[in-house]
Amino acid sequence: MTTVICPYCFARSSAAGLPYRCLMIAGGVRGSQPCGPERDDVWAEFMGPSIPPSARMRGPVFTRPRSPVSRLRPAANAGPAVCPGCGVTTTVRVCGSCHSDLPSDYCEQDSRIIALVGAKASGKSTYVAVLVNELNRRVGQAFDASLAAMGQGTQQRDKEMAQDLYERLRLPDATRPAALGFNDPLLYRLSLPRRGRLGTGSRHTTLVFFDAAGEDLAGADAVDRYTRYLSAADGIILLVDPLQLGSVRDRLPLGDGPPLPAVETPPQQIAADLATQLRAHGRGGSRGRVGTPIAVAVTKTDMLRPLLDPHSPLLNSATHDGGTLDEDDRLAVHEELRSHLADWDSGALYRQLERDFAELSLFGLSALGAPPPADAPADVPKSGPQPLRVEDPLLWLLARRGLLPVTNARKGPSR
Ligand SMILES: Nc1nc2c(ncn2[C@@H]2O[C@H](COP(=O)(O)OP(=O)(O)OP(=O)(O)O)[C@@H](O)[C@H]2O)c(=O)[nH]1
Ligand SMILES: [Zn+2]
Ligand SMILES: [Zn+2]
Repeated sequence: MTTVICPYCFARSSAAGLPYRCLMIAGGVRGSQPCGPERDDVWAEFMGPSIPPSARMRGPVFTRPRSPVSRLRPAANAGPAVCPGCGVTTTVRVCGSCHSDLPSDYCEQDSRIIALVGAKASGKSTYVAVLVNELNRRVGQAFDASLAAMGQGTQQRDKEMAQDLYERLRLPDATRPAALGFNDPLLYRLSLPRRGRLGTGSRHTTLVFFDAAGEDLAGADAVDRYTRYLSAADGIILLVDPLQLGSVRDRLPLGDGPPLPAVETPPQQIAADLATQLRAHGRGGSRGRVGTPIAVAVTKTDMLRPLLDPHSPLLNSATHDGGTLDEDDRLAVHEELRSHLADWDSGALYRQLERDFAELSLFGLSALGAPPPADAPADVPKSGPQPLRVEDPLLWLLARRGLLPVTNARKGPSR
């Protein structure tokens, strides 16, 4: 049975049980009138008071009547359904809880929610745009994977972000204030090869990225939407801006790059708030630690070059030979960052994380590969984004869920 998690309200349900929305078009075989719009109070209530009364009128929502065939063959519930009002077929599925329309191919595979959390200006928008690009190119090639944006919202946003970053060489917030964060989830269909005894094929997973501004986690407003989202998450990527750590700021040579960003909520505080929210929603496990895997990714590692050893694993992306994830490589990165953090903030962030999270790994990445030019801090470096290790946190989370093969130099390949 395919389980679908609504990317808007995070209600979980079986794909087969999702209601449909009538498209209100003519052409019913019964020659009847097309359906007219009806007030969708469920949806309007979910969307809040900003929805004008006229927009509340939408295509009628209906559920497919249960038939003996559908009970025996659940797949019979997946395709289009005929509207009982007008007799016209529709493929539009809606969430049973909030009545949000789901993209057409959203319900065909299980969903995995990846929560992205980071303080203001930690690099969330740039990171996601570059990650999507890498998954469709270098990383996609290595793993024989592909990623497709689902739904108009995500497709439009991806297009605009790619134009800004790769063509106009502009950083996101400099061009469009509205792009500072994404309040709507980004939806993708990830296809990975399935190599099993029953032959080869593709395995599809819906990936939902949802951006939670770290500084909002402690506020009362966050309690509702963020926590439902965080507690539905299969994995969390916490972005940590190293330029927020006092001792890193002090040690960087002056005058080389763009001005340092303003000081925001400390990463340690965000991690603590995150754990509090998750525990309050039943994700606390053994010894009070949260069970959701968390990938803690230090961003903007290009700025850290002067503080890194020339042989640091952070300076090159992993090669992903044979389409597998190299566990030794991950551990080398984790250990390197752990020792740097011990130096940069006396290990305070790491101790906090270890106290709060049972499954934790440190990552280091740079979306741009080099600092923005000192004289044009709103621009991408002239050579365009040259990302370093942007894929590592997501690949680790996917591997934790058994979606990617892992190799370990000591033990050899394993799944
Ligand atoms: N050196 C360096 N700077 C980066 C990198 N990625 C982002 N930045 C800088 O960080 C700033 C913020 O990046 P965004 O991607 O807008 O960060 P955000 O977390 O989405 O920001 P908000 O939406 O305002 O919370 C950018 O304007 C860049 O100056 C990177 O890979 N390297
Ligand atoms: Zn919903
Ligand atoms: Zn109808």
